[in-house]
Amino acid sequence: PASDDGEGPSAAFRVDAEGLQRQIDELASFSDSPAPSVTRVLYSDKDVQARRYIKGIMNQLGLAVREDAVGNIFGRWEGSEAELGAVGTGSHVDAIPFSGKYDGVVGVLGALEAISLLKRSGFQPKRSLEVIMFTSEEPTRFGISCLGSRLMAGIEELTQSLRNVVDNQNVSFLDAAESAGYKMDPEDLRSVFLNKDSYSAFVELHIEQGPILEKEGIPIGIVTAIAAPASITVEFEGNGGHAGAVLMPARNDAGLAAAELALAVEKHVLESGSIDTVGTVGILQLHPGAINSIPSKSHLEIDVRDIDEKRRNDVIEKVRRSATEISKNRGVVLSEFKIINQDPPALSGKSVVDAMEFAAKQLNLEYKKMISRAYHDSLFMARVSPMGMIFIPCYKGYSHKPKEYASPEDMSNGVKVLALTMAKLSLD
Ligand code: HGY
Ligand code: MN
Ligand code: MN
Ligand code: MN
Repeated sequence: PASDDGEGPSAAFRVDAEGLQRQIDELASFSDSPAPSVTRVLYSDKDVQARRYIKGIMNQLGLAVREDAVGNIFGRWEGSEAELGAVGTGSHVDAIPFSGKYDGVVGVLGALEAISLLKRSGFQPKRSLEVIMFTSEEPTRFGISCLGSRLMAGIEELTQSLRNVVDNQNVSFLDAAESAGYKMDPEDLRSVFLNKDSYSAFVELHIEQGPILEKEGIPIGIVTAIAAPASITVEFEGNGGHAGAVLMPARNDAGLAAAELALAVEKHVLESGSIDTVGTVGILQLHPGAINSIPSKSHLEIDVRDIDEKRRNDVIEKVRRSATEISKNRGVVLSEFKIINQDPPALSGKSVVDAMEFAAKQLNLEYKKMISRAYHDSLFMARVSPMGMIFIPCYKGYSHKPKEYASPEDMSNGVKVLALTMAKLSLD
């Protein structure tokens, strides 16, 4: 959409920033926690309302809308050469408890606004353009991150584990899916696998979830790699007992074992030799959870990441050794040490990085190449097509908390870069 002077896009190449903000606010109202926080968990009623909302916008844009067996939603703008691999974009709208309203959402509603902007400017796609709302990027309900994109990427073991995984109310994945309108046989899970040439490129717009772009005053981040995430669940069991009557030498306190392991995670991460290694114990549950009862069971969930996969795996092995040592020293049983996922990092595809750079230059927007320390559905889309991500600044880098914020101007910049990136990739 060149302007009359043949330079970059014309002034008419304007994002409807007010409309986008209104949609973000409306979507944020589908939440199981009070504003300004957002809680929207996979297959909950609020999630179903959000899905209906997104499909409504896709239909208004005249996109061909389809859903797969687990609820990945696709809105396609058919191109003139529809048989070619499409250009995909998208992100997620599920939100972890008490989080914000921009994580993922900017990459779904912003992508739909990018499509609308291209339509308004008379663009005609050669390769089809497709917006994907991935069914669940957050691990909240079943402990599986990027569940929809992981399955689309054809991860075989997921077709097994999804048959018997349950949430913390003991509801199975299949029952939860059915309650949201996605009734399926376990055999249907394989139907989610994408065939490899479905997309010629995939690009995701997302808030940075870090402070760099805002601090350096740079409006656009071009992601060159996504860090390698891993998650582990650990359980310790002891005899528990009366907090008054059992003397200290007679105890095997599962709660203290968990506390010691959490500190061991921090120690092993800090000793990795790199600032790029991070470790978090975001869940630590004690049973029975009474002030005057010695914890007889503890449950921890550990998140370890690094841009270097081997360094991350070394930390995991050290954590495993510490868990065994702690169980021996404290006389508690290490009843579970389970690696839920141990994913490799992903590199962005050159064709997508080039297209993003081209778009930013066309728009005279300064950009910075950077890695993503957060994981995204793009981590798995990288297994089925060249991938890239566009970051926009967010307030103080805040994310996964209610103060998360991205300005309409920053979102408009991201939407324009996405629109031009997709246009270029579509005509390739
Ligand atoms: O945890 C993550 O990196 C992602 O934002 N869910
Ligand atoms: Mn997130
Ligand atoms: Mn996200
Ligand atoms: Mn993410």
